[in-house]
Order: sequence, then structure tokens, then C-alpha cells
Amino acid sequence: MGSKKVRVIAVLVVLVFEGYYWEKGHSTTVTYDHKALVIDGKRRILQSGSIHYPRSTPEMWPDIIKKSKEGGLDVIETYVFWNYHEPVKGKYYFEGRFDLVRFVKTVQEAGLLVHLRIGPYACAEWNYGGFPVWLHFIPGIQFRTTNNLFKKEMKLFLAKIVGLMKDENLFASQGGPIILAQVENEYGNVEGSYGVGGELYVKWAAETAVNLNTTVPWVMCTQHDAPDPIINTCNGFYCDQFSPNSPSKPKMWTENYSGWFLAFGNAIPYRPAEDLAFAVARFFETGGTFQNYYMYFGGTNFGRTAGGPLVATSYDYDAPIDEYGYIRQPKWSHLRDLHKAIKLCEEHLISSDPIQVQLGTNLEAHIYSKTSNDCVAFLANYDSSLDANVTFNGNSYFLPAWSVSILPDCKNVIFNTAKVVAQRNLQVISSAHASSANELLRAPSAWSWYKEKVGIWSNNSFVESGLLEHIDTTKDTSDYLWYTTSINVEEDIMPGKEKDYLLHIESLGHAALVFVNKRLQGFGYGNHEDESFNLTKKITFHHGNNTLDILSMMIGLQNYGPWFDVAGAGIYSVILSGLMDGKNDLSYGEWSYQVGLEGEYLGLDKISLANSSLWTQGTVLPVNHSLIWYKVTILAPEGKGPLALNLASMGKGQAWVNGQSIGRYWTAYLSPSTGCTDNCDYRGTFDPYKCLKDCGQPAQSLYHIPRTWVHPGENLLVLHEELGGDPSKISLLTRTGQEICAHVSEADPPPADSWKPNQEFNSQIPEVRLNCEQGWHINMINFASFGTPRGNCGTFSPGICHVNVTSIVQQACIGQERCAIPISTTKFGDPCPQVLKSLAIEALCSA
Ligand SMILES: *[C@@H]1O[C@H](CO)[C@@H](O)[C@H](O)[C@H]1NC(C)=O
Ligand SMILES: *[C@@H]1O[C@H](CO)[C@@H](O)[C@H](O)[C@H]1NC(C)=O
Ligand SMILES: *[C@@H]1O[C@H](CO)[C@@H](O)[C@H](O)[C@H]1NC(C)=O
Ligand SMILES: *[C@@H]1O[C@H](CO)[C@@H](O)[C@H](O)[C@H]1NC(C)=O
Ligand SMILES: *[C@@H]1O[C@H](CO)[C@@H](O)[C@H](O)[C@H]1NC(C)=O
Ligand SMILES: *[C@@H]1O[C@H](CO)[C@@H](O)[C@H](O)[C@H]1NC(C)=O
Ligand SMILES: *[C@@H]1O[C@H](CO)[C@@H](O)[C@H](O)[C@H]1NC(C)=O
Ligand SMILES: *[C@@H]1O[C@H](CO)[C@@H](O)[C@H](O)[C@H]1NC(C)=O
Ligand SMILES: CC(=O)N[C@H]1CO[C@H](CO)[C@@H](O)[C@@H]1O
Repeated sequence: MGSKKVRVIAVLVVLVFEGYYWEKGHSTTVTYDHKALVIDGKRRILQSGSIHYPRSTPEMWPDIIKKSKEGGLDVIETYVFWNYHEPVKGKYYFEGRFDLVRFVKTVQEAGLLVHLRIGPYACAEWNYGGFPVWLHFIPGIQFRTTNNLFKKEMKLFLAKIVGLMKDENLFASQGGPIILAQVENEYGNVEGSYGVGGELYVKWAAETAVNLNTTVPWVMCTQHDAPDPIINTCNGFYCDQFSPNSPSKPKMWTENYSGWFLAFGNAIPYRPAEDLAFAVARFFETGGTFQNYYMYFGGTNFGRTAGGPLVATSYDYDAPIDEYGYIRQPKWSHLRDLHKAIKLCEEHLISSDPIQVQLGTNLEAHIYSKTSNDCVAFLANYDSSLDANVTFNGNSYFLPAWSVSILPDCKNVIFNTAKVVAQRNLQVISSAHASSANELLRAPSAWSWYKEKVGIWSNNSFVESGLLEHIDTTKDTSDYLWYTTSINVEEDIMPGKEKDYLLHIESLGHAALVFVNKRLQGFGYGNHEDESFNLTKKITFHHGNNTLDILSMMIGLQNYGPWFDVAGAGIYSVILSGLMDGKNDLSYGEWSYQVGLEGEYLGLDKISLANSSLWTQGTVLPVNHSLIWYKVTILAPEGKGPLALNLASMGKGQAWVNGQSIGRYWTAYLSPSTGCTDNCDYRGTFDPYKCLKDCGQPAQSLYHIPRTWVHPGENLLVLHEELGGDPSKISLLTRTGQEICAHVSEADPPPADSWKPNQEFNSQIPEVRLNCEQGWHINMINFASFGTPRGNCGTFSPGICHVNVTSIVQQACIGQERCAIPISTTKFGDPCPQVLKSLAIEALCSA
């Protein structure tokens, strides 16, 4: 184990002395020991956050990264998405949202570091887990096991990415920001299913990675048997109980879920800031030194990048920065305060192993000492319901249930994970600003449309006996595959008569529309947990030939699980009951196939067809029509902020703005009506089903349009609607303001940045801090009371003890992007001496 590590270091020294990398930047060495990553000889405590470059636009990257830095991150982590970088074998693509080099350089310019998870398997709720679909069609290939065909392609791609980074001098030893790399991803979760092939594959992957001479350490997450020198790291909601597989490796957490992903048909998952902060504090308390939020910014699954099945277009993830790039409060600020508190303890955390002291049932302290009277302490109450008072170091401390307090001098509490003093964000003030834009959208006469042909639409269809597997047939060039046949019932039905039959269809997923004699008869669909579905429908045939057209649809290729790459989809059984001659299983009959839709083939989503005569315009806009394309001109609202399209009046489909796909939408699929909680108790172990909101609603009604995808004046909006909807009820939104509020008590800790060692921290005073989005200003104070204000953020009212401090707050804040109001009776007066008072403020930020 040690020998390989030594070799890595030796190579690095050679590279540095060759002088090859000297031109740019300052060469940095990165190694590790049992405690931490060691950067230029110094152990570091690092806060990291995931931002996947293709889930936003290059124009958004600098702002998101700046907000990450201000939130206290040191490292940005991203996967690398093989399927978009090598769409055709041997042909590479690194443009636009896929410009990996530009992304890494943007992080570097902000002064942050990079953890590059090359994989190449990504998972990430990304189509096919990031594998190119062409890989699947190499005869004899088996993914993620000791298969030579797979290993050859994987090695080529790893080398391609490492080479690209080296050519651009992006590794730390070259003066670049990359300090860490990852090979494979969460393989430990599935390794058992691959038998001995899996074990050999892990060894091969580790060796292949190390041989790429990146000069930075490699990690494998969720990989208990990661061979030396690869560091095995933890992924999960909590990682305090984790220890690496060797005493020479540091305790690292590569995926700490800030929330959870969203699937069509599901309620929206969220993770309370108090629980996330608790998990992070516990991790550092118990010896962890590197932690990564998955996700810090989630973003959007544009186009057909969403994984499957049924992963939604929004990849918001309840992350500290929301899908649109706005700061999510109080999560962002609460974590920023936590990062500050941990940073204050860095010297102690890296210099010793903690001493653990039991303080009672589910109560413990961890103490890190530099010298006998110079220490930091973390006090934890991991009971899921009981608050407690503990005595530590001769003082008494109140510890709410499920919380950690941080004491940078073993005495003063500067942060408690359950006490959110951070500002909260209330209502978003949205506007279609837009009056003109939305007037256009609402006028039925502004729209044009194109009705799709049902069934076979071109001469490149083909006939096969039996039902074909969907993905093998489309090769994922489209979501759609037509299965069509005709059924002759001349003998069953007298001329001029009709008769009813029962049609039973079984599908591996993900959804299907069924047409009989070109009329829509049914829609079947699965869900994220089980994409397979059956559809049983009474249908009517007439004498003679009847047509049956089934449109099978994919909503993201599977991205997770053992052998997920060979999971099938599409129709596998079609049975017709009620025929006189009993011949009722159509599954083995003759079927005609057509890959894709006519509109896709025509390119109706493209700007070049905007004026084509294919589009129909008229006074009566067809609504509630299945398989139809709509087109309209939209005027972009003024301003620089991101836009959102409210598609609540639509069914299911995809939307394009100026030819760019903003993703699949599915607003007709409502989540279950129960299981949601508005005020989820953060206490106790979190899981993705614990805290859900918006039950009985579409998983997603608003769809993000990046500002740079529209230009002033007229823009083209195209929708492809599969089920039926009313496009004249669509609206375009942009944020023009935000209501914010905060509530801080005299007893809350002062801000961590007023901390100075060896000073009386308790003599510092707590303060309320208000922050608007960059470029916005506080332009109204709706409420400001010092005393015993009642209610929660959004519903404050004056308490019995009350001073109206509106004018003081106005003076400090109006016209400012951010302001701080110290809680001081000298300034406010004291309406009720001896009573514990607090300051509550509600304000309005606007552009
Ligand atoms: C990595 O370094 C070793 C030893 O210096 C060398 O033999 C090998 O060719 C290098 N591999 C690559 C991919 O650069
Ligand atoms: C903790 O101590 C405070 C002050 O003495 C007291 O009001 C409170 O009830 C105690 N809480 C618990 C859970 O013991
Ligand atoms: C199929 O149709 C296309 C366009 O409609 C036409 O150009 C082509 O010649 C046709 N191919 C065959 C084999 O009929
Ligand atoms: C569909 O029907 C088949 C047989 O009738 C049954 O085995 C299967 O579980 C059903 N699938 C679903 C998703 O209901
Ligand atoms: C019925 O359909 C079959 C197969 O498409 C075709 O060969 C036959 O000519 C059709 N019969 C009539 C009466 O349209
Ligand atoms: C479509 O027509 C409009 C109005 O005549 C024109 O401004 C626009 O450039 C045309 N678009 C294309 C793609 O030809
Ligand atoms: C839309 O059409 C479907 C079937 O064609 C029908 O069941 C539904 O009631 C219609 N919805 C509206 C809002 O018209
Ligand atoms: C506080 O004072 C402001 C004027 O400074 C007034 O508009 C507001 O209504 C007062 N609020 C309360 C709760 O008395
Ligand atoms: C390593 C680990 O804890 N992974 C977990 C991550 O979260 C998912 C979803 O809850 C679990 O299934 C994994 O076990």
C-alpha cells in the first residue's frame, strides 16, 4: 500500500523538476495521510459541493460558483458525462454546457478547488448513468465488470479526460485547481451482483486510474474494498459512523445529500437545514475532514439528459442554491455559518484525534486539543426527541434534540445546528413583467400547430414478427417507438356492425399511448419506483380491417442498479379477448415499427422551420389534442434574471425555446394526495420519503429557461404535447422580488466572524443579517419589532413587549443589498427589562 503512494509522489516530483508544468500557476502537491488531504504539506479541512456543469449554462457558472464560495465551500465537485462528451464512438464534444475545461477554469478563477469524478459511470439521475448508448451495442460487451471490451473503452475515456486536463494544466501539480479524482462510482452497492468479475474489475479500475499519473489522489466512493492507494469514501445522509478501509486513509464523505431528486408523479422531497447541518457537524465532530454536498446546486435536466425512469426535468435537489441559481434560505446561510464555525476549529481538527466523552444518554462531546488548555469541542445531542442540559468543562449548556454545538475554545458556543438565525425566504414575487409576453401567449390566434400522424409516417418503417424491445430498436435516438398492426375481424362482425373487445397490453415501461383506428383509446404509464405497467381497455372494432397503433415512450434511461444497462423497455405483450376464433395473442404476430415521431423528423422544434408552411394557423386553437405540436412567438420579459414557463395547463411532452430543449414536462401526472408534511420535524434519521411537499400536485409545473437562451424581442417557443393541453393558458414568469425575514434572540450566538480567540465572545452581540440576491435591494420593511414578537416568519405580530423599530431598520437597510442590525437595547431602548427579547424583521427585496 505504502509503496504505491510513494510512487505517486515520486512521479509528481519528476514532473515538477522537468519544468514542463512551470509556465502556469503555482504548482501544488496533494497527498493524504490518516487524518486529511495534505495540500502543500498541510492537512486541510475541506467543504465541497457538487455542481454538474451541463445542468446550467456557462453564463450561469461564475455566479453559482461565487455563491458557493461565499457559502463557505473550498471545493467544487462534478461528474464527467461520457455520453455527451463522446456521442459517437471516437468523436468528442466539449462545447457549450459541455465545456468541461471552461467549467474547471471558471472554478479556478473563483479561487476554488476541483474534485473531478471521472467515473466514467456517473449515476446522477443522468440518462443511462452517463454511459453512451453505443457502448451497449458493442457485441459481447458487459458493463462495469471484468470484460475486455468494456475495459478498453473505459480506459480510453479515462485517459482522454485526464489528457485533456493535463493539456490545459488543470491538475494541482501543474498549477491547476484539481486536487482529487474519482474512478468508478458507488460500485460497492452493486459489486455483489457481479461476482468475482466485480472484485477483479475494482482492482483493474484502481490500477488503471493510478497509472494515469494524475499526481492527485484518487477516491472510490462506497467501495469498502478500494485497493491502496485509492481512498474509499462514504456516500449517505450521515457518515459520522464511517471509517475508511485502512488506518492510513482519511475519513471523507463524497455525497452528503442536501435533499433528494424529484421524479414525475412524486411529491417534492426536501431536507431541513437543521438536519443537514447536524449531519455535517457530526461528521467533522467524529474525525471527518472532507465533506461534499450532493448537490450544492442541482440545476436542470435540459433536453433528454434526465435519467430514469421518470426523473423530472428540475434537478433542484432542495440544494443551498436553487434550480434557477438563487440562494435558498435558510439552508445556504445556516450552512455558511456552520462552515465558518468549523473553519475556526481547523487547526485543532487537523492536529489531533478527538477524545470522546459521554455526557449522558445520547449525549456526547468530542474534544480536539492542541495543548492541554487549548482545545475545541463539539457537543452533540443525538436523541431524536429529548432536549437536554449538559455540563461540560464546568459550564452548563442547553442542547436541543438532534443538534451539535460548536465551541472553538471549549467554552463559547458559536453555532448550534438546530438554531437557525439565518434569514428565511418567503414568497417569491414573480411577474410576467411580461404583460406583453403573456398577452401574446394567451391569444389563441397567436399560436400555430401541427397535428402528428398516428402510426407509421414514413417509408423507413420496418416489419418484424413479434414485439421488439424498445431501446434496442430506437438506440435512444428518440423517446418514441411506434408499434402498429392491423386486425381483420371480417368473420367476427357483420358488415356495417361494430363489436367490443378487451385489449390487454403489458409494457416494461415507461409510458404508452394506444390508438384504435387512429383514435386515442388509452394512456398507460409507470412510475420511478416501478416503470412497468399494464393497460386494459374495452375497445370497439368495425367489420374488416382495424388498426392498432401503440406509441411506446421512454422518460429517461435507467441510471442505477446492478446490470441497469440491460434493463429493457417497451411493449412485450398484447392480448385481445373476445374474438370468436380464439386467436387472441397478438404478441407474436406481425408488427410494423417506426422509430421517432414525424415532427421530430421534420425538425419542428428548430428555428429554421418557424416560418414553414407545415404549421397551421387559424382562429380555433385545438386544445386537449394528443400528439400535436404548438408554436408561438414570445417576448422576453425585461431584466437579466432567469425565466420560467408555467406549463400547468399542459399534459406531457417537451418544450423548446429558440431551438434549445428546456426538457420534458409532465404536468398531468399528479403526485399521491397523502404523505406530505409542511413542517417536517428535522429530528431523527432522515430518508428521502420523510419530508415531502406538494402532494396531489404535479411534481413540476415551472420549467427553467436560462436567460441567455432568449434575446430581446421575439423568441420562438415550440411545444410537443402528447396527451392534450391548453397552450393559451401557459405563462412566462420571472422573479422581480422576494420577501425575506429573520428572527434573532438576545440569547443567540453572535456571528462566527466576530469571533476572536481569547476574547470575551459573550460580550459580542448577536445581530440580524438581511441579504438580497445580487443586484437587488431592500426597498421595504414590512415588520420590525423588538421585544417578544409572536408568530413565525411571514406571520409576525407584535408581542406584549414591543418597540416598533421600523424606522431604525429602514435607516440601516433601505436601498442596501445587505444589512446587519445588532440586537442592542442601547439602540432600541428596553421595553421590558429582565425579559429575554428578540428582533423580528420582515422585508422586501426587489430588482
Ligand atoms: C505514468 O508514469 C509511469 C512512470 O513514470 C510511466 O511508465 C507511464 O507511461 C506513465 N503513464 C501515462 C499514462 O502517462
Ligand atoms: C435546561 O435548563 C433551563 C434553565 O435552567 C431550563 O429552563 C430547562 O427546562 C432545562 N431543559 C431541560 C431539557 O432540562
Ligand atoms: C423515402 O422517403 C424519402 C422522403 O420522403 C425519399 O426521399 C426516399 O426516396 C424514400 N425512400 C424509399 C426507399 O422509398
Ligand atoms: C401485468 O400483468 C401481468 C400478468 O397479467 C402481471 O404478472 C404483472 O404483474 C402486471 N404488471 C403490473 C405492473 O401490474
Ligand atoms: C387488411 O389489412 C391487410 C394487412 O395490412 C391487407 O393486406 C388487406 O388488404 C386489408 N384488407 C382490406 C379489406 O382492407
Ligand atoms: C420568419 O418570419 C419573420 C417575419 O417575416 C422573420 O422576421 C424571421 O426572420 C423569419 N424566420 C426565419 C427562421 O426565417
Ligand atoms: C380531454 O380529452 C380526454 C379524452 O379525449 C377527455 O377524457 C378529457 O375529459 C378531456 N379534457 C378536457 C379538459 O377537455
Ligand atoms: C411601525 O411604525 C411604522 C412607521 O415607522 C408604521 O408604518 C407601522 O405600522 C408600525 N408597525 C406597528 C406594528 O406598529
Ligand atoms: C452509502 C449510502 O449510505 N448510500 C445510501 C444513499 O442513499 C440511498 C437512498 O436513500 C441509499 O439507498 C443508499 O444506501
